[in-house]
Amino acid sequence: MTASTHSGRPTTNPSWALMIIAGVAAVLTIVGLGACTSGPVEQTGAGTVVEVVAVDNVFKPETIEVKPGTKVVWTNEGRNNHDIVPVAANGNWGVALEEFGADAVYSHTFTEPGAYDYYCTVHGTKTRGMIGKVVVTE
Ligand SMILES: [Cu+2]
Repeated sequence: MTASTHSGRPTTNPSWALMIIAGVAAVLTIVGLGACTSGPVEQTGAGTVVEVVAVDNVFKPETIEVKPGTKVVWTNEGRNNHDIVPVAANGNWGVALEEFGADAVYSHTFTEPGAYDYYCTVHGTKTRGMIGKVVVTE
């Protein structure tokens, strides 16, 4: 390549154009993150919904962190029946095996802060295998 020559045409300062491009890219990045459902849960609280899927044989994501008032929706995308049983003896939520077959949906709205461990009694124990956790922040 030869060295550039002056053609006589006025050259524009490209810095402002670069700033606009960078700004648009930043906005697109923020919008993209907001629409992503598989990443960290960022927008929760009253009226919002967070989804968890049960497949054969694991809950995904295994742990979610939400704010009080968030509705958590589990969908069974596997072929097997699963159940959702709270590890805590006084847990008053969850769904039975016969009610959570393929394509079944179960939801629960968590209002009290705390850590809610759960498991599938068929494919896990209270601490291993098909387990999950909902952490409700203050
Ligand atoms: Cu299971």
